[in-house]
Amino acid sequence: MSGAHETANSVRDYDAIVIGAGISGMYQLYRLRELGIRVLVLEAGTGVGGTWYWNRYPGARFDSESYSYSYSFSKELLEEWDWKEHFAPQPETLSYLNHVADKFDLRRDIQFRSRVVSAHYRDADNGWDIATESGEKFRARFLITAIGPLSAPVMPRIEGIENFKGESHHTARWPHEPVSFAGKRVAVIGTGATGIQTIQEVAKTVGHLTVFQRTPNWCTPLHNRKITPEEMKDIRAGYPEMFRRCQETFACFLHTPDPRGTFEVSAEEREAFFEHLYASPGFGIWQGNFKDILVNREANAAISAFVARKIRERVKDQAVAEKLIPKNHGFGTRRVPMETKYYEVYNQPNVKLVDIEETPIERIAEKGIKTTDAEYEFDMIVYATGFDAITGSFDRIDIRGENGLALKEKWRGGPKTYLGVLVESFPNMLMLIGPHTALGNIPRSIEYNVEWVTGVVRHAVKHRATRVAATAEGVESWTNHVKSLGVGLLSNEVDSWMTGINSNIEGRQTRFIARYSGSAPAYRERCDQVAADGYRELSIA
Ligand code: NA7
Repeated sequence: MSGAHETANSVRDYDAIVIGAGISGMYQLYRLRELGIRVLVLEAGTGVGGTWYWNRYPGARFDSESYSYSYSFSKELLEEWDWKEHFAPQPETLSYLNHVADKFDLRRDIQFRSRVVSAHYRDADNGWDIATESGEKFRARFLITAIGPLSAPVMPRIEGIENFKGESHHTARWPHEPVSFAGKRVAVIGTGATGIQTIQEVAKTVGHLTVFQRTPNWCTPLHNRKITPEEMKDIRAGYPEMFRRCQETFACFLHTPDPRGTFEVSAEEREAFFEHLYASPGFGIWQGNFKDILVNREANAAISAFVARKIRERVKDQAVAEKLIPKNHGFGTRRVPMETKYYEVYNQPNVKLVDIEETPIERIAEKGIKTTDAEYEFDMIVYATGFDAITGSFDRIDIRGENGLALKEKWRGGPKTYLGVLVESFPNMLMLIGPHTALGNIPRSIEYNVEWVTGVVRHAVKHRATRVAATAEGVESWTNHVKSLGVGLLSNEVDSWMTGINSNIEGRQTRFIARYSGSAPAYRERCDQVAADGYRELSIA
């Protein structure tokens, strides 16, 4: 590891420690090196890639256009990397991220197999004490969390789960070795974005598949296809324009809301626009729809009715179609899973949908799953049951700020942050893609976030400051701003990971505002202003 100061009791000392070598941690390392400071990344996995390292489940792929998801900071990198599909599968993305790590020689400052279990602030000299699972100890002035908003997997709370004798996998802890479904009786629990991708892939080769669905989601076609070499040339030529567009759109996607309201056009035009979006690739139908579909109930009902009709057309058995149509939330108010022949899976004779709202799972037994009305035997159970989102990856580390205050305590009832980057009483801790930041097309948000955090560190280094902290007023003002942005959004009336709900975790049954829901340009403008003003909103000493 480069540049560490080693003390007698083998505590390694750095200027900055970054937790996580995913998209944000990798880029943060690259930028911090430019400051000439001593930096180390601690990564739990055996390789880089974060989300794309862990989520190796069958069918895992982008729902954002591959090229819009790449790093944009290096022209050379953009010149040399060819994307093969418009929505790249996980192996392609992971090799891209490995290519980035090779190109910029990132691994020399990343320590793998190092899961951080605690990070305690030292009041005496404004540093952080950091420890890993294996007992290694580190010190750093700055603690930078690059731990991801969707990276703490959660198993369902179902009695007997440990008794199952067959194979079982959580999608986010999928084995590195190939898993075969041929001739097997497979269960999938969960029908979020991950479950949908898994189900449609498993269905291709499975012996028999049973899907346990609690809440159906509104899924729309991805329309993925291969990128020809000719197309890749055009994409490359268009990079400057494309990245500019991503800077201007609401959530950094290529898609942005249509300026028209749903009922400002005739019924025919509306229908034609919905049809056009349904036939177009990617998130357009969600992110590029009429401007009011996520705030106006009637507008939302119109697009929901349209998608419901598509589901009824695609699923042969109308009783099954009805089960697949969400009844407790409107289109787009939860994350829209993108699909490729997902609904047609239910037309296969070897696929069964079990609605566990109707017949709940009672327990998992040695041989399979028992619901209130049947016992099913399986060779494999796949848990596509999601994550302890947004705050979960923080909760899994014992993070303590001034006077030993636990972050978990501080955030009881919902996170409180300054720009989503700093927390009052946790000096020198900077969060990448923390709660209250803009998610959207995430690498775009990451690049901005990293550059802003780098600016703060640069400022501190330049001014020989040892303590960078958010003020109580700064945190209150940002937290209230984030809450006010959420008012009127239909998604905030719905249970989902986006509103902090997780049925499998004690104490996570009350909704909170975990995400910044304003526009990405507005977020950047606010942060730029703080930087231009010499970070005077922060307490820097
Ligand atoms: P999600 O979207 O949180 O989905 C988890 C799914 O698992 C969802 O269908 C849940 O049903 C279901 N679930 C969770 N716990 C249970 C139990 N105990 N019993 C039955 N079913 C359960 O996670 P994903 O991994 O799909 O996606 C997360 C994000 O990662 C995604 O949005 C992308 O942006 C990337 P529920 O809806 O809670 O009734």
